[in-house]
Amino acid sequence: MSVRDLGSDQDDKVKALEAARSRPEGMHLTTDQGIPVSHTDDSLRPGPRGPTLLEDFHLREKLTRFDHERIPERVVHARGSGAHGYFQVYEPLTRYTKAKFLQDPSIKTPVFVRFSTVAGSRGSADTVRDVRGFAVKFYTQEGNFDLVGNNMPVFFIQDGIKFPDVVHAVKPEPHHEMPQAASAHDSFWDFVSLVPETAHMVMWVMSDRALPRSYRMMEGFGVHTFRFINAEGKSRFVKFHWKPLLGVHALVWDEAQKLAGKDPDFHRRDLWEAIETGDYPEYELGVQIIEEEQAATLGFDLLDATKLVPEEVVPVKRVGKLVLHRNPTNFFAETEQVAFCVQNVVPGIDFTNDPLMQARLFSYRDTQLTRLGGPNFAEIPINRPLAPVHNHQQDGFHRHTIDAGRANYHPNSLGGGCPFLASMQQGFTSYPERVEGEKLRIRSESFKDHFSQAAMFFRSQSEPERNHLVDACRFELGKVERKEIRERVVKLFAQIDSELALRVAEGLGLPPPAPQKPHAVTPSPALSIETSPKASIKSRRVAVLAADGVSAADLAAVKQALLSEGAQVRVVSKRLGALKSAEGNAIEVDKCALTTSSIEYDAIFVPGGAASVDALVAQGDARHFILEAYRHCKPIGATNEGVELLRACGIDGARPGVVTSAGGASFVASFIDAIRRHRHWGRDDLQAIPA
Ligand code: HDE
Repeated sequence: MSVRDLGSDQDDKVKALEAARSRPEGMHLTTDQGIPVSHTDDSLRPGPRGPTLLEDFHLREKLTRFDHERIPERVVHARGSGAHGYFQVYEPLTRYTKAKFLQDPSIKTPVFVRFSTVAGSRGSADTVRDVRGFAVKFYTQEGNFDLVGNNMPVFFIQDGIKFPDVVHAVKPEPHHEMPQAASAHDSFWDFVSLVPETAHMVMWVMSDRALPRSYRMMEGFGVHTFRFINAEGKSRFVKFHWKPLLGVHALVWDEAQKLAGKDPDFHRRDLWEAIETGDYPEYELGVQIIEEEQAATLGFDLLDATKLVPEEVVPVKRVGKLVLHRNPTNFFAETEQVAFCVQNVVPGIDFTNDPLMQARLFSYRDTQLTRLGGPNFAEIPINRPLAPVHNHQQDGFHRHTIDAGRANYHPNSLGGGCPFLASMQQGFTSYPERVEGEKLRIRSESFKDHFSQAAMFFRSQSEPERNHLVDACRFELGKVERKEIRERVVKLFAQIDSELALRVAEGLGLPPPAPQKPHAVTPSPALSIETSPKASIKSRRVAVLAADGVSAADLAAVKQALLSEGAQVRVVSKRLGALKSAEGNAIEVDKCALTTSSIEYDAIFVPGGAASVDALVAQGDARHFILEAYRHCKPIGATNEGVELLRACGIDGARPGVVTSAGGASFVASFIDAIRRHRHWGRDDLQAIPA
């Protein structure tokens, strides 16, 4: 492969990593120096009961290496999961940008993506209420472009100088290091109550967006306003989006909390298994392009990262596709050591003066100097660009490159002037924006409105989503110990929306806040998960509850239909092994009730078979499975005698999202439709469900 081609094929990076992989098959054990080792279970000693000899270099090396295995976890986004993939543009974006990887639809640019939570430590649970990181490293032919985004399009603060404050506030409190991976504590809400610019982001974090069903089912956002620069040097503002092709889906709070205990790796496992089974996660890259002149008409400042550009005002143009098709070979080498830097942009993409972004341009490289132990972290295999690297940077800890030649300075004649400067056309040149002003520590007047977009977000949610948001605020503030903080937050909420403040106050037993004049906002339907398109049931997980005597015919018909729509079906029973069906054949059990529960599934199906259903009715676990799924508003299907299990749980077939063969119309089609819609909020008896 010629050097020019690197970064144009989807597997270029994976192939480049191969050189760094160590494969032990057929090899003998060695020390780090390659010396063969024939005994590794006993240390060297004089006599069988004597002390260990210092001379034992194998023991010392083995222990020393073990003692130093840990590196500092990320100060934020410590908990994450990564995958390899590729990006392909649909049409040349030449009109907007000269970035090479956005010109040619035949080029598959390799990428590495890392999803993360923000607040928790490296071993914390995946399903906590939090923002999710969505960081993409594109290994382009012109060097690495890192789009280090989140699953929410706005941020808590407007100026990066406040980042240590907001992070300290949300992290476990310093005196007792509690709570882990949770914002439901005094210091976070104290900060929120005193910093009104957090209002819009707080709405997002209290919404269902903070509980994604899967990394594969959440949107991503670049958050800041970037610039696209074309070959003529024309600049336009651009906002980046990722749109998951499986649609946007969320967990419910009770389910998320239970999952944090039953499967803390829920999102990591979901991503890993989806890739292993060939259900490759796919997202479209969307751009909102805003002409310089249009920016002034938006009614807010594009440099303010607490604001979003409603899709109804500037449509999101889908320009390419990201596919994640390969799991990492080694978690530490790839997912832990990957270093995303906001500063990594390629010609054709540039920054703006967003004061949050400007601080990030400093912070990422800075933090990685400590986390990865020195200035040479770009040489770690996962971070290396595919584009060739030649410069006069040298030395430092862990230098891998062996620079040949004498000329380690510029300009030089000893090295024939090499590496020579790239042409103005090829090289990265900053957009020559005109700036002038007095040097002041000041916030722009145009950043002052903290509430109207928070109100727009709240008003754009469907009724069930608003209920979830109110419940989330009640939960979080209910955990806050100091009453004055709860009161201040309710006052803050009153400036967003009176209904929100009133309902939260009521839940907290606080007096109703004085009503405020509502903001005149136009709702943005694109902000609601509920109204977002839900096209298929691909990769949704369906549990089949069964026992001996299950109707193999019922099971086979429904299973086949679900599989052909791309869903995953798991037979759940009291024990592993094979069930004997009513027809007499063996049905393999995939999961036993001991190791799984309804929260791991998107839908439940109960096939007929009198003996099977009688057994399930007698099992508290099986009834709990159904009731919990019902409480979480999941689709439940039952055929023939299976309906009896629902009846035993007090669930009648006419409830929303409950589909039975007694319903008349085609069971399979109705059940698939119910799964497609995912949650059925219209169940008005949930408070009475004991699960
Ligand atoms: Fe980060 N952020 N951040 N951040 N961020 C880090 O860099 C920082 C912000 C985001 O999977 C750190 O390597 C500052 C916004 C992601 O490895 C650190 C500010 C957005 C990741 C850092 C922000 C993000 C990080 C910690 C305010 C969405 C994980 C470890 C000015 C657009 C990347 C590291 C991964 C990680 C600093 C705000 C996204 C300390 C100073 C806004 C996805 O450098």
